Amino acid sequence: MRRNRNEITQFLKIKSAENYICPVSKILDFILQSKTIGRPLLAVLIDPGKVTPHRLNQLLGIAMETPPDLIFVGGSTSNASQVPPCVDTIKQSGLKCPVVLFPGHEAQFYPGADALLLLSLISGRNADLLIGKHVLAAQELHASGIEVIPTGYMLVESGKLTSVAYMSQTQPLPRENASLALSTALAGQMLGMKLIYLEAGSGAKWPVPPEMIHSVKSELQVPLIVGGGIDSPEKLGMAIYAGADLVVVGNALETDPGLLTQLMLSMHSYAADDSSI
Ligand code: 1GP
Repeated sequence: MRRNRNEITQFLKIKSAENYICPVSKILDFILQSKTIGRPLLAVLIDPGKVTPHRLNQLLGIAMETPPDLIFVGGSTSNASQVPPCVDTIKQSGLKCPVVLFPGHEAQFYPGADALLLLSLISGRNADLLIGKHVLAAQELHASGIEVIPTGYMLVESGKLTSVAYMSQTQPLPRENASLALSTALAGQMLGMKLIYLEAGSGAKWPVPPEMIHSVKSELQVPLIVGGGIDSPEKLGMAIYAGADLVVVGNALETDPGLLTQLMLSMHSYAADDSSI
């Protein structure tokens, strides 16, 4: 079919609008494809404000032997200047896995990373963390061309006050109320979030309950991330069998980097076992 000049101009505008909305989506595509084939993923969280150079090098050495699927960099207490050297060290280590920013605040942006989770704290009612910080960061993110992944972030009560609950000044979801968690996750998905993150908080006493993971997973279409307080292959397994598509482990690896090998060995066995949801 031949198009006239006006139609061609219109068509090109639509194509450029598509490019504008989604310049790249390599990391999200990877997570989506892994979900489609039922292969759960593990992300190592590195908090540049907490990890020492020695620990980071130790962890990267072990990661070279048993690479995780992704590395997240960020934390609620790290300052902006700590993020770039941390990302550069990971990139220069020769490790091939993608580095994704998991920002504790809007200043934790560094274009040297592969993607950024644009977190909206949808379990809370702090307007700054639902849209305010995003407005402050928007132009810089847009200009950088980094892959931005809209993520509905949900804090879940975990037995003690976590840094993220304190810093965000929000109340976590009650851990026994799986239905409220499901409603919140679905609302996030309807608002266009590409990922939902169930978070017990770094160093949580209790991880997100499997019943809550299962309930959210049973109705959600977008990939489900679970993190906070996962410090053993058993807890990792519980999260995966309950339905997590991507599990995040941070604190436990800062204490014992060698745990990464055990976790990755477990991941391979879960990937081979299709009895998980
Ligand atoms: C925290 O979910 C992550 O934001 C990881 O938690 O440090 O407890 O593993 P941990």
